[in-house]
Amino acid sequence: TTLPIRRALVSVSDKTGLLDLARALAAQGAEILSTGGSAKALRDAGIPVTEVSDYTGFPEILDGRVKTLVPKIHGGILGRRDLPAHVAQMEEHGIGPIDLVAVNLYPFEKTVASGADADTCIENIDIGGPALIRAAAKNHAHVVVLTDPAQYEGLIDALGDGGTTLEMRRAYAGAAYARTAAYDAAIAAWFAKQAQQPFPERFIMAGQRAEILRYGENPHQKAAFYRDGTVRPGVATAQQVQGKSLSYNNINDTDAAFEAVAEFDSPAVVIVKHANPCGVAVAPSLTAAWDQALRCDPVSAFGGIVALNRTLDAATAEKISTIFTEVIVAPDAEEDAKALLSRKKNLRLLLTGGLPNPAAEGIVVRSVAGGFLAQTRDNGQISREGLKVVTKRAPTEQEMQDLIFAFRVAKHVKSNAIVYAKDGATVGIGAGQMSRVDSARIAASKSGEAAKAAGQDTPLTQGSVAASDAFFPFADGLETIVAAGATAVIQPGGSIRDNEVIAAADAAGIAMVFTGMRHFRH
Ligand code: 93A
Repeated sequence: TTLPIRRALVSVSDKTGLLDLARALAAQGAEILSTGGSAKALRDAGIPVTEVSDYTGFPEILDGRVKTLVPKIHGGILGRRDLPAHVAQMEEHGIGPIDLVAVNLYPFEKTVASGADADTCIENIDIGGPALIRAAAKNHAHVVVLTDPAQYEGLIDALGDGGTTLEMRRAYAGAAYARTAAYDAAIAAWFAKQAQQPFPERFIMAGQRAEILRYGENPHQKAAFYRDGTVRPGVATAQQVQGKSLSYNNINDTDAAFEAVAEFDSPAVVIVKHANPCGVAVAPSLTAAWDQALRCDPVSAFGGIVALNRTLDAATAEKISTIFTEVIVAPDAEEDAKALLSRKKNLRLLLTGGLPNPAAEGIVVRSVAGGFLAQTRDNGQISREGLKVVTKRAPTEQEMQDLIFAFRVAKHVKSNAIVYAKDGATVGIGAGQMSRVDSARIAASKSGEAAKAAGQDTPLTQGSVAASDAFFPFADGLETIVAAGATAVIQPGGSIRDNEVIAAADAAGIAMVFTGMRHFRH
């Protein structure tokens, strides 16, 4: 099943590696057929080539829309060499077998990303290319198909060994269908967007496998990491400067941490464990933000993920490196910070080159048995102007700033989320409880432990503010927060018992504001 290449069809938009491939094919005696631009590149390099139009006797027409869509080409690719009837028909119609197809497609995705107008995008929908690719992949028993310059080297090596193996042709055939599927998915998504339709009739997810991970959430689960080609700064596009490869949980947690830290304009630090923040702070400097973020829950911070929204400096790197940390993610790092961290062999440092825009649109997907849910991402951000004071007492300026901070943090905490904050730092985070009261209690009791660890008698929640990701269905949640010592509360409002909750706040003399926006995160 090792097959030599006697005739090859080369038609590529991305000319990377083209000449090396063609030289290797020519060297082992293959006839090379090629379309306009690709043929010219080969001719210019002095590599013998036959224009497809000369070969078929039919010109490229309709501005190149019809170049290779002719029986002499598709018959040459699809004909079965093992069936006498096929061989006879090919001979009868003067169709020679084509053993290799190297095609990469009109750059539709890049054209869309460049902001081109609709006509240009449509002109960049490749028709002939996918037809060639799919035909060659179908007949992989006899034909090898190359859809990516990264495959050329493997092919050249195979030629040196006498030809392509069935195993290789099968693998490249699978890659070929994945490529045409992703290409059509991009086109379908573009059409949906043109129609201002966030969710197309048929949702096709396409990604490029970036890595096979050692395991999934647990060691008995298999896992892989895919990139979807979007250009948002984040874990999928980050450069890993050092450390062992990321695990499934690392990637998930790093994403949660970096998306959260991007919410803040001042220097900020987010420490994440199990996809929940366990310490968040904003401060005039990263080092100060780190100290305050760590103080919130130093026990949980052990083995955590640390995200920063500024270039990592050496002083902050030094402080972070004093506790066991799995991943640090930041837009950039100073050289001396990198040098300092390089001593910690296992610590991963990821640099993203920028911050994601929290207000950006996007779609998030999660699977359920038998299907999946898709929704636009939670890009909602409360503004100060939109807040409504509902109690007799209005928040002080400091309380107001902390309330907005706490609510931004709560957006990134699994529901039910209660976040206590003081002076730009979280002092207690209650996450993922089935009742809001429990989240409020747990956050307060954790803050008591954190205070003890810091040698303080009063819990950190004393004199803090609190945020709730959704409304209080009863007054008990609010009463728990008051008991913890908070002096102001921020919550969406909208419960049928809002009046009871407001009355409880007034009775306690605390200030409360409604956001009108909920941030469930499940
Ligand atoms: O316009 S097409 O949809 N019609 C065709 O018949 C056809 N044949 C090859 N696009 C077609 N191609 C594409 O042309 C290939 O997929 C490749 O991307 C491109 C190479 O053109 P050139 O060799 O002229 O640069």
